[in-house]
Amino acid sequence: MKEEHIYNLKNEDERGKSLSKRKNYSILLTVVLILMTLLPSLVMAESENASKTNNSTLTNDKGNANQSTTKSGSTDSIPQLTPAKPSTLQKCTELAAFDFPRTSITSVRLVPAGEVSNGGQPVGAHCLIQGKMNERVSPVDGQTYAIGFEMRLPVDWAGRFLYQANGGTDGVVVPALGSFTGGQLQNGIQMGFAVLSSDAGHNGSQNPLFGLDPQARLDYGYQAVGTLTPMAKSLIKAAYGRDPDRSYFAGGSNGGRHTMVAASRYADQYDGFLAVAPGFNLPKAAVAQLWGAQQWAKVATDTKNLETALPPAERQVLAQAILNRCDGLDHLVDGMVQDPNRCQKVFNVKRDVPTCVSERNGTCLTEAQKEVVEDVFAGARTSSGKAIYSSFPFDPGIVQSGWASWKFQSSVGAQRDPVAVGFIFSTPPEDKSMMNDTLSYALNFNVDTQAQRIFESNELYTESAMEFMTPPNPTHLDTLRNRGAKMIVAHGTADGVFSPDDTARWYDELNANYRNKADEFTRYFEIPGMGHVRGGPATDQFDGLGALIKWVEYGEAPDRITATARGVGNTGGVNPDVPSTWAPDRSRPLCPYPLVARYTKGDPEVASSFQCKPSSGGPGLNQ
Ligand SMILES: [Ca+2]
Repeated sequence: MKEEHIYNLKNEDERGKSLSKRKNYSILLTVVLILMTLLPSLVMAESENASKTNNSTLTNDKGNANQSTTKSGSTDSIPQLTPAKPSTLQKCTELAAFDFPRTSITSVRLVPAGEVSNGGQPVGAHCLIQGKMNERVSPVDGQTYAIGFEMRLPVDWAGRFLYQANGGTDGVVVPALGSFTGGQLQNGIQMGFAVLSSDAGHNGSQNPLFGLDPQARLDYGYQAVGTLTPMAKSLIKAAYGRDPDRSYFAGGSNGGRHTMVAASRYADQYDGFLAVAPGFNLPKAAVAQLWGAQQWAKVATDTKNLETALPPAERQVLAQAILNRCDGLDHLVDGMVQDPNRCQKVFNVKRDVPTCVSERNGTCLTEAQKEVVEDVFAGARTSSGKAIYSSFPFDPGIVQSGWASWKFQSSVGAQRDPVAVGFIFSTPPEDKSMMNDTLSYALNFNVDTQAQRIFESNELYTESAMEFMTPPNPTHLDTLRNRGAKMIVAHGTADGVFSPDDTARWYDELNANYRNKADEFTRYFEIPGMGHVRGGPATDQFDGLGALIKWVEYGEAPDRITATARGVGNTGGVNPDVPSTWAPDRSRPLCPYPLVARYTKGDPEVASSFQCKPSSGGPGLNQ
């Protein structure tokens, strides 16, 4: 259902080898799993009819995956972890003397209840500890680097640790309050987590040129997480007198990428993972952004303002055409396309969007615009047609300003994609002078040749960006699975920068590797209409952490997660993209991919009127 893509531009042979290795691993894994399935049966066969026993085992295998996660002694024996137990903070200011290798504590204070609030509620009293690890002077650029961090330890502790992974190119110690999703009503501290946040190894003034320092690249990619995790757990022990019972890892965007990397590299140290809008193949996505800018420039009336390629009125025309074709596929015309997979099959830009007969006037798209729109959504490609990244699904959420900001501004601006590609992801990095004109860099970037540098390494930069930024083996999560850990991934279908199609393809491969039972330990939820991490005409407010805790500690797998629109009056913060025609608290079920939400009966504004079902096989309403 998702398009095939050729990932590695550099070396198709390597890609082939890696795929065949993966296949070998898959075969090996399958053989081992079959043996594990059969062994108990064979032992029993001495006293029972062997074929009968095997049949019953096979039936078990096909049983409801949701039940098997809660079952102990099933053939696959995923352990059920026990719930965390609460404790009370034993000390705060004394933690200034906390002793851990290569770690210095720079400030400690008790934050009183109510100094910070979230969701209209005070955040409880907690101890705020700030410090740094691995301070060093770079032999490459002479800069002093350190992994800056803070931890917030609630007085009333739930017994859980939360690694808060941050977004963008890091470089900021975002307050360790544990917020990841749109208008989260309860943040991590309010839920009783001890929360860690870090700058991932460089500070704001070193952004983005930290990419010139090889170690800072690796810290940003994954090593800061590996360095901080044991320190954080040790600090928790010093503060509460014991280890955390359960450890969680969560983040959005680049933080979602950190989460997927941690699920692969550090699964032995965490019990639960929540990845929102993950920048899964981030270097490829960033290259795709530059390529996208070049496409928009073809139809922009002003290349210094790429939004002139598809301004709000014309995005509305496109969104309306998508709605006309796809809104009813979920059995309810409600301004939401809740069967995005089906929509991609029935929507056609050339056929369904009004074509301008003369000048652009905001009610149509020109043939040239349609070409560009089709190309951008089909995904970045080299001049010979090889895929660089992923396709994007058509979704009416493209009307939001956040979508436009990623497509038309971040793709050429001095904060995001050009500098990330040039300084952090390219080996060797670009000359610093590139910073002076990132628009020209983006529009002149050669995707056939320059893009190769995200796969390159050399003596100084020993790992390529694709190596240090992405999970080493994303579709083999045995460590995570076998210890009883769980992962929830959520992605908006109107994300302007990281494509949910890329995440869906990863999930498809993961599922194939685990005999269609990946949902026993990982579930992926697409959020119709949602932009990058939050926003858009969508129900973007949901308790992902709460759902994860229930799954990890109580064996309650998320068959659906209720999400709410943040309309007028929402205490988590109003989302201006919620249409006024919706109930301000409209709710919808988020369904585990590949299931989608389908209206059944009852109040169209509430989640209970919907069921999670397989994507529709039927045609669009207007066909
Ligand atoms: Ca609908």
